[in-house]
Amino acid sequence: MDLPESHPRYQSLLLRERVAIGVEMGITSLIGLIAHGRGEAFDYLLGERTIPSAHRAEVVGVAALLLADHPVISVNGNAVALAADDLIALGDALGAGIEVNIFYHSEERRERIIRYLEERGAGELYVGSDARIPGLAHNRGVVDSHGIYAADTVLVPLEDGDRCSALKRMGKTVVAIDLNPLSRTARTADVTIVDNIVRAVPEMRSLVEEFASKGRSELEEMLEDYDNRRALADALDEITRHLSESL
Ligand code: PTJ
Repeated sequence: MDLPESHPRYQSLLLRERVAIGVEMGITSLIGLIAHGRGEAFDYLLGERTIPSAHRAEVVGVAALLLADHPVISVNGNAVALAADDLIALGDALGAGIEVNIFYHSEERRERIIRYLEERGAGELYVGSDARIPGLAHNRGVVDSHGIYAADTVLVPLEDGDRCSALKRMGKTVVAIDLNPLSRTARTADVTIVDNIVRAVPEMRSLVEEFASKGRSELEEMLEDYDNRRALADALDEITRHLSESL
């Protein structure tokens, strides 16, 4: 589609286009379009910007991932359509491998996403299907025994609530990116970044660089006093404030 850059909704239209191309390429599920629409609506309500509490969650999330012994980034069809290069760069910066873990299971789509990430230069990719997340129905729980299964901290952009809960039950620290502050994922994760993946991931990568010289105790200090429920409540307040100011 020929999108004029001058269009006031250019960025938003561009993201729709990326997800639609993801569907055409067979990496994003058709239902991914609906999930994108929901995210887009929340982004609109938030004013399509990174609110201060989301930035604080990005700082805390990056600190948690840097402190982890075995951090893993879980990706799905929407995350890859919107932010493949930034996710790869974040994984490289963190020394975290990437695992494709899709909700609407299709082996063909999973393999396409893996190939797509490889073509774009992904470093460590966990591609095995030899372990299971307990408590999840058959295909949805299949993971790599060296990847998500073994991870102590998992970054889950746009995750389904059931899987987020299952990862928590396994004792993992979960950092989620989810524009819906009311979603089960948002309420279950340890750190929820209520921001668009296209803004959150590049910012997290910059933070990794910024924190490179920090020691463990400095990173641990960043986690102190973080309250995820307060961050979610703040996102709702920001929505209300933004809406009343928009009228
Ligand atoms: O590729 P698959 O099969 O793994 O499927 C991926 C989707 C996203 C379709 C699947 O996981 C799904 O249905 O997810 P949900 O339950 O709709 O949750 C997705 C969450 O991500 C929702 O709360 C959306 O508001 C949020 N979201 C959507 N787009 C964005 C977003 N959050 C951040 N950035 C976005 N661009």
